[in-house]
Formats: sequence, structure tokens, C-alpha cells
Amino acid sequence: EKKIGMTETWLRKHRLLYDGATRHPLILSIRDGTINIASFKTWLAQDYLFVRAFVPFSASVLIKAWKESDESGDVEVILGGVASLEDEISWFKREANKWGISLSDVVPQQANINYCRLLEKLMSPEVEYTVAITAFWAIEAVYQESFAHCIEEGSKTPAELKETCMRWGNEGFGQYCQSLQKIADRRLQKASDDELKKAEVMLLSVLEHEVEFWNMSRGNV
Ligand code: HMH
Repeated sequence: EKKIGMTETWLRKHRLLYDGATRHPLILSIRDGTINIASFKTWLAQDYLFVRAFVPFSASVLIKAWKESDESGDVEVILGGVASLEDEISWFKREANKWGISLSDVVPQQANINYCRLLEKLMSPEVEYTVAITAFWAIEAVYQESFAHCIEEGSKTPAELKETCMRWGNEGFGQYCQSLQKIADRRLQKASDDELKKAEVMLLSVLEHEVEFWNMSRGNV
């Protein structure tokens, strides 16, 4: 029988908040096909700005892995994530074009500003690798769980949104998230009580910011 890791323990403990982040009304409306396209466009434009800020954060996690990790495999996993961001940014530009959104005119909303500020705090060299990788995993895992839900059997996701859902909902991205989770669990297993506390608080902070991020699209309803 496989012992469950710390991340799984935390997700069970904070189930309501995790469900709030991964089963948000915006996601449920994509899945059942009732999505308001203006809401989707708001999310797309704001997420483009978020992903731009996510690039230096990812690079900072890569640096921490290189400096602090006891296992070289971590660098390869994180490098894969960093490398895929170039394609992701190109995808956002194409997708925005498709929907008639001018990305250079997008103004970040407060929830986005707040979330990007958290990413910036996480980039500080004072933030331990264990805390940073826990945040990195959680950020990716929320999108994986959310969008995978939209392409499950029985979902009524509109055809023009399927590609978006596949970006984060596909199996390869799911495996990447599992690799990140394994790294986080390995580090958390060896962490001090103080580090554990900081990582758990960080997980909750990420989940709260994700809920607020989805909530931005409500401005259009
Ligand atoms: C807000 N969270 C948000 N945007 C994303 N693109 C991801 C997570 C996944 O990278």
C-alpha cells in the first residue's frame, strides 16, 4: 500500500478550497456549455498577462532547483515547464487574435496584480526551494484539474473552447503535474516544521488567488 504524500494530505484537509479553485463556476459553465463568451475573453486576456509574469517565476524555481536540489532530475522536469512557456505565449497571441482581443491594450485587474505580486515574492532568494516548488506545483495542478474536468466524458464544452481545455487538460500536462507533485512531496518529507508550515500556508494562498483569478470573469456576467 502506497503511503500518501504531504500534498495529498493537504488537498484532503483543504478540500473545500481546492474544489473552489478547480470547480469554479466559470469552469463548470465551460463544461456544461453555458459559458458567456465575454467571460472567457476576460479570462484569456488576463491569463496572458499572468503567464508573462509566470515566466520569470518559473525561471526562479529552476535556479532554486539547480542550487538546492539533492536530485538532478528536478532540473529537467522544471526545465520542461520553462521551455513550454514560449509556445504557450505564442498560443495566447494566436487565440487572442482569433477572438479579436488586442493584448497590448489589456489592463491587469486587481486579482491579477495581486497574484503576480505573490509570484514576485516567491522569486526572492530567501524563499526556500521547498516552498517555491510547492507553489509551482499547485499553480499548474489547479489548471490541470480544472480544464481536464471540461474534456471529461459527458462534458458539453463548446467546440471553440476545446483547444484551450486541451492545453492544460491533456494527459501529458497531467503527467508533468504529477512529476512536480512528486518533487514537492520528496522535499516536504525532509522539511523542517517551519518549512512545512510555510509551504502549507503558501498552498492555501495559491488556491485563494486562483479562486480570485477565476472570479475576475464574473465582471461580465
Ligand atoms: C491563473 N493559474 C493561472 N494561470 C495559469 N496559466 C496557470 C495557473 C497555469 O500555468
